[in-house]
Amino acid sequence: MNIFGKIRDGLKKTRDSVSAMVGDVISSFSKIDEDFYEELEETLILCDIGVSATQRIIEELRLKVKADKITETAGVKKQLIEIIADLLTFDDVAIEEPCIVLVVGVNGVGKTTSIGKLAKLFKEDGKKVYLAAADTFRAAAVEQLSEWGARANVKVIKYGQGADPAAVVYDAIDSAKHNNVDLLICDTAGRLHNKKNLMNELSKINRVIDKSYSEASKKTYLVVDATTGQNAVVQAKEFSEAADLSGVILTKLDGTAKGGIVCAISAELNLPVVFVGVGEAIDDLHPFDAQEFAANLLE
Ligand SMILES: Nc1nc2c(ncn2[C@@H]2O[C@H](COP(=O)(O)OP(=O)(O)OP(=O)(O)O)[C@@H](O)[C@H]2O)c(=O)[nH]1
Ligand SMILES: [Mg+2]
Repeated sequence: MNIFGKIRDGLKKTRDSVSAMVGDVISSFSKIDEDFYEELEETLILCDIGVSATQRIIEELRLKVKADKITETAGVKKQLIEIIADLLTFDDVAIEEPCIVLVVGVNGVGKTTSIGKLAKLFKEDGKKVYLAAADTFRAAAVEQLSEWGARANVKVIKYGQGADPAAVVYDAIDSAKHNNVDLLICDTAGRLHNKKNLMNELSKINRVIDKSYSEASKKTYLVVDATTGQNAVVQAKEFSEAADLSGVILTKLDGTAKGGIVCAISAELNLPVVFVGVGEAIDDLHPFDAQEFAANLLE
């Protein structure tokens, strides 16, 4: 199956739901009036698009409808796709090499799996990739990352469980520098005893990166599980207080009709979604394309 086929499949649940629900509103009103806007607003919120993203979408739609003198609801879908694509488009998402990618998020969201998939994606793109096993907290985390490293055929820098994560990152950077690595992707622990520990650990890792490899660029990707709905937004807010986030990897989009959450996260946190996970296999991660996503969501 080609890549678009896979994404379409992965988004099928989402597409059926959001596009069907918005389609219903459009077909049950023919003229654009206040009742239509109200119904559309309610529907978008029901689709997990979130209050603030929904308000921005409706506001934009009103402006476009006015500017283009649209009177029939049939003309609205195309406008909505444009507005949503726009909402999901951000500057500065490109990765400049060499780059250290820190992958963070609460436990079980799919950090380690996404790192394995990312390694394969970048490697296929001709990049030299190393992984750092800086989740030394959870039992078997290091082994799990090693397995993904073997699958993607990239080197994994590791100590054992219980080691200092910042020390692992320090060593991994040293090795990455000497071997002209393009991307060093670091796994991190999903759960520490409390939020303060987690923040301290992340800031310690960040200090090591800044001190030992200031020439490299840095990305911090937050992994969130799409099936958790609005909870994902809450998690993203908490992490954005602990780390300077560059973007979101949204996993398990194959398991939800709530793909609208992509809009909620981008709008509430002003963060781009950079990759989406649509399954458990190594090829089930795709760079996020706002235009394609918006079209898939509504068509
Ligand atoms: N269906 C589906 N499952 C996924 C996806 N991404 C990850 N998973 C599954 O989610 C589960 C947890 O993935 P992990 O990668 O171990 O998550 P983690 O965030 O590293 O977890 P901790 O290390 O415990 O914090 C695994 O069973 C994965 O196969 C996805 O895009 N779709
Ligand atoms: Mg993990």
